Amino acid sequence: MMLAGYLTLTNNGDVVAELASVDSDAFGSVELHRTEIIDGVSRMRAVPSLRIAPGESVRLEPGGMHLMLMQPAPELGERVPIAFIWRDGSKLTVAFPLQHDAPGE
Ligand SMILES: [Cu+2]
Repeated sequence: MMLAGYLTLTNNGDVVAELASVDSDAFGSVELHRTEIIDGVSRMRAVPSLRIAPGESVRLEPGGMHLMLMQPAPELGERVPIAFIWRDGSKLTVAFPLQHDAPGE
């Protein structure tokens, strides 16, 4: 089983932020994916790295980039911590609710 994660990442700093990896104990693995339409077929591809310029935001949303959350351990309705590890060594951990529908759906 897989779930998708949606959020907006904003770089409030004054240097480029580069996402190195995303990790969570609540899942077997976490990958950053992008959905693309190729020859009319929707496909997902792994996004190896993500750079965010100062003052810029990147949205992870249905039909675009998303977190692919493999083998979820918790149940729907629980909150799960997901850690965003940046190239400069900093780490941002945010608790997300697990829900059946994507935001806005
Ligand atoms: Cu995916």
